[in-house]
Amino acid sequence: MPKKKPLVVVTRRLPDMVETRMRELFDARLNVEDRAMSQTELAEAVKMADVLVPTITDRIDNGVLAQAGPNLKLIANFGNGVDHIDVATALARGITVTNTPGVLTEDVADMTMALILAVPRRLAEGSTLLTAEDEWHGWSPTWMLGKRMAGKRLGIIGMGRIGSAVARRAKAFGLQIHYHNRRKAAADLEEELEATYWESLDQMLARMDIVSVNCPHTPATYHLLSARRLKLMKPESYIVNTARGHVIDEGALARMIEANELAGAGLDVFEEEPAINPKLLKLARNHKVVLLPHMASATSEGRFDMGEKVIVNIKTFMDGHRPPDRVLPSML
Ligand code: 8YV
Repeated sequence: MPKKKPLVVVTRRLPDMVETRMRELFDARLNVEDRAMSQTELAEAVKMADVLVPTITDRIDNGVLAQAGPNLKLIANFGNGVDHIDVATALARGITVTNTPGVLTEDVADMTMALILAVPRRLAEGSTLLTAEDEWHGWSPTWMLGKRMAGKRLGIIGMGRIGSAVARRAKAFGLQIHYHNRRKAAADLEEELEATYWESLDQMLARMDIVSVNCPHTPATYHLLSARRLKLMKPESYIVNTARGHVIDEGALARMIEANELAGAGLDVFEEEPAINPKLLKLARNHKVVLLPHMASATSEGRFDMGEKVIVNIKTFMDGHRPPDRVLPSML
């Protein structure tokens, strides 16, 4: 008798080719309407599923996991960050959790670099000017002056895959690379990037022109850039965040930019997504910040590769092997 296909619940619509492959391989329950599922719907899903494929828009908390049926053995996240999943509880219940690292590194690093440039070089401001009501009165030597990139100090928080990919790009733009990380990077990487390691985040912050957040959101990194730490930064410095909103005390950041205690920020992620702090919106209208709707990894190629990773993780697990992208307690 042919083996029964695993029941795989996918919470959001995925690229067509990924969904087609999932239909072939699994008893896939897809979300054709692409509406985010409620906590009740997620609880219903984990009751019946063998595998759940959530995304960042799903909160897989204790309450949802408490409803998990005996068949749920794998949560194969479509995404790298897993801070929307109570991984510790899942693991304690014998549920394996996987993610999709590696395939969105270059895309996120590209967008991080775009945000690093956007605020100091007034990119969004210049672009909206031409489509605004007022007409452009022509070039002038003292008009639309931004800040030069070359020679400035970039402080990267989190020198993992994405942090290093950002550093490579930034180095090509003439920025000096500094970083803070739980561990010092390998000597060859430091050498390649000519990077300076700061064990003390406080000390690094006080000396940077631009700070880029590239670490995951974990209990240890929640509000890592607290009001106290933001105050250590130079008033003419900028912050870029393509990691998770929760790593920065967003309220304090907005207040400080408003008060000219920081020069500006480029943000792709927010504490209460999809809601945006009204103070940040006001600052965006005044061109002090550039805000993007969590789109740093949004390329067709990236989404396809993420889907492939999810499929490989499920398939390997179902074949009785260790899936390649397991989330381990040491990563939390
Ligand atoms: C993804 C992300 O688009 O992978 C991540 O951690 O933040 C995003 O770039 C999203 O998480 C998909 O679930």
